[in-house]
Amino acid sequence: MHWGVHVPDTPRIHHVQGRLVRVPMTRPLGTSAAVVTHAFLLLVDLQIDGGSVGHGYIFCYGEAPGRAAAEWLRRLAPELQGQSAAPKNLAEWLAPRMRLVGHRGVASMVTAALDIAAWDAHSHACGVSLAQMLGASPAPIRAYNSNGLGLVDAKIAAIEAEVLLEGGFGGVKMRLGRPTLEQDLEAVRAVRRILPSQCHLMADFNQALSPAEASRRCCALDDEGLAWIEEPVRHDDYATYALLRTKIRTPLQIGENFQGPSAMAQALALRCCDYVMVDVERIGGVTGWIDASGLAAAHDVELSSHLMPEVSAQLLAASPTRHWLEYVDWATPILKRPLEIRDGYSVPHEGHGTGVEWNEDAVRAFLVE
Ligand code: SMN
Ligand code: MG
Repeated sequence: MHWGVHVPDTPRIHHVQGRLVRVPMTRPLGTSAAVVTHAFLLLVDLQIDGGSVGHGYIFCYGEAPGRAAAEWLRRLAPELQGQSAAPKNLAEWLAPRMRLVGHRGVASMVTAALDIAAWDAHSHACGVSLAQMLGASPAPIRAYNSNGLGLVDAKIAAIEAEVLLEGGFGGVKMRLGRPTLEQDLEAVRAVRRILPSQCHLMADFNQALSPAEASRRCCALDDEGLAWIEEPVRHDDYATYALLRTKIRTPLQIGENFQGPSAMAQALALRCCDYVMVDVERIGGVTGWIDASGLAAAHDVELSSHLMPEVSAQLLAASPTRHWLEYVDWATPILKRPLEIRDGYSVPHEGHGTGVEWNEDAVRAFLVE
């Protein structure tokens, strides 16, 4: 009761389970920061009163953060029992518990994992897909293939790029940040040459460069027909991004490291990028994404997704300035119904929730803890 007004009950959390799996990747990803060969995924099952179970997973970037996130979730699980399962209430319940450690890194990963699973449970309970739950219709989303294309030799990159177009993708993303500009340039030219002219080529530096080197490399790449240049410098160096943006015509893309919608608000206020891409796990789950997509819409800036394509496809369907879905197949081996890409677009999920459900045999085979 609040001020004598009756507040209707919301479903309560009945049970939470977290499991960490280590899934081999078909194509290892060599970025300027690290080589990733296995996807450590934290899988969350959240059961609410009435029996609906929500599923969600987050990509943990490595074994240590994965184990930390799994342990954190395990410790929270008994306390979560009986709490409101409404995602906004859950966020309010979690906020003070994460305040001292800081709502970033592993803490924000755990929060997002629970939020995604809670939204999925609600969508199941309401008998609608997540996109419908957010007021949208399930829609096909244009996807680029982000598997592979790490910092390999130019010739190998060209061969790989051609293979990655299978499935009709309208774009692929290559990683940059080789020891020299000449090597990056050679790889970009080799890949661009092999791609059909209508196919988009995205390029990602993963924050490898100093501001001076970024200016040199981005200017040199400006006439290579790139769809965007992503994170050339430290992700939160918005002053450098704003300056860089005045020097090149190629769109600048940032956002996978936005830690919550407020980081996006700052970047957009400074007009330091042309596009934004949101990571559902860093932005604060579905709840954070809703706020972020509103901000992008208010600034009329195209919004793409980062990783976790299954839930992101539904979120993009509900995002007014939706742009590209980043497709990776890393969770495919553990999913009952992996996300399908047809003619370069994600096939909309027709059932309830996000469509994420586990292939339990595969989960057992890849289980870490
Ligand atoms: C990326 C980096 C590290 C792990 C996965 C993906 C990359 C991207 O920045 O945008 O795909
Ligand atoms: Mg990136």
